[in-house]
Amino acid sequence: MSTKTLAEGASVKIKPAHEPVSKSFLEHSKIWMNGKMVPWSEATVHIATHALHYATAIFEGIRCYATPRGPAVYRLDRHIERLYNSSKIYRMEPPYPVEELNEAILELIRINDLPSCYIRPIVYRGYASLGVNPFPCPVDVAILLMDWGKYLGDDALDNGVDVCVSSWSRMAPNTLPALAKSAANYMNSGLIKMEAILGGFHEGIALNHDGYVSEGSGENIFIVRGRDLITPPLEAAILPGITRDSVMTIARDLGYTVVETNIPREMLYCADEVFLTGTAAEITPIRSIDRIKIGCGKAGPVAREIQREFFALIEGDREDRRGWLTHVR
Ligand code: PPE
Repeated sequence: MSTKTLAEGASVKIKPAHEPVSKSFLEHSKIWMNGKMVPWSEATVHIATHALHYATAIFEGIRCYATPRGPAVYRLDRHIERLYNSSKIYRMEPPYPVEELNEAILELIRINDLPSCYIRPIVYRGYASLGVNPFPCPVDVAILLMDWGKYLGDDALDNGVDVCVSSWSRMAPNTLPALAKSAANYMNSGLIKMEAILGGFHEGIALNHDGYVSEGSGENIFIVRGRDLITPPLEAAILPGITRDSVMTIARDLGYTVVETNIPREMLYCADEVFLTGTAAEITPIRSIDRIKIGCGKAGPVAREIQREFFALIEGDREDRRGWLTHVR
């Protein structure tokens, strides 16, 4: 299906959210489940699994890149730290030390012999009994590897994406904690995403309960005004994105001023550039919002400069002075 710029006023057919995972790859892969490497076909759960009924699951999304020194996991420590923090909030800490889960991820990539992949660890309440009370149910852990291409379409990183502001808001404080990467929060993301797709957009941006910009269904958001990079603060009901942190660090090093502050919706339309960040989405420029053209209507110079720095590390053109890569071999 072809994708045309909404800013040009064209009618559009939008590609599916991300490339379908290759079935043959998946079905030959091993999955880590509660300390054991099991074949894909045996990595199943019972229909009475607590998480299936009550969304009692925490997960992570991590990328392993093909670097000149072989596969390397991007910011593994920060992802595992967030997994344990999310689990702590929901009183379901994994029954494995951090080091064991780290090593399980690396070993899984080795035994599946992958040059690059997307890693999905999940901590969930398994089967013991149903009913809201999660305490009787065991805390199970699994790690699944996937083969995700470009999250928002093949040409998204160059040409940008068309987004809308969603009619759905992100979670209000004291409802579902936004800082936890919980399965429950993705029911809200799903509403945002479905509305966007049915409206002919690649992605939806949610406002928070105060009406300020929050984040995309699966990404954080940045706007550019001159030499300033502005992004919503943690209290705007956002996931504390690890790519967001990488981008803020890279931007400061490049001499930009990074500001975490509330963004009124209309500031999006008037920005020089707007882009999304996430493990899956990496750094994806936005070319239109609510059919209003943003900046030059494709990847702007600031997004480009940050993309270049971001990928330079993975491509081996920059020394890993912050220790962001964990080499698998
Ligand atoms: N906000 C949300 C709601 C979100 O889901 C993600 C990641 C981010 C921000 C960016 O966080 P980080 O990946 O740490 O930079 N979304 C993940 C899953 C999307 C999906 O399952 O679909 C991802 O990018 O892996």
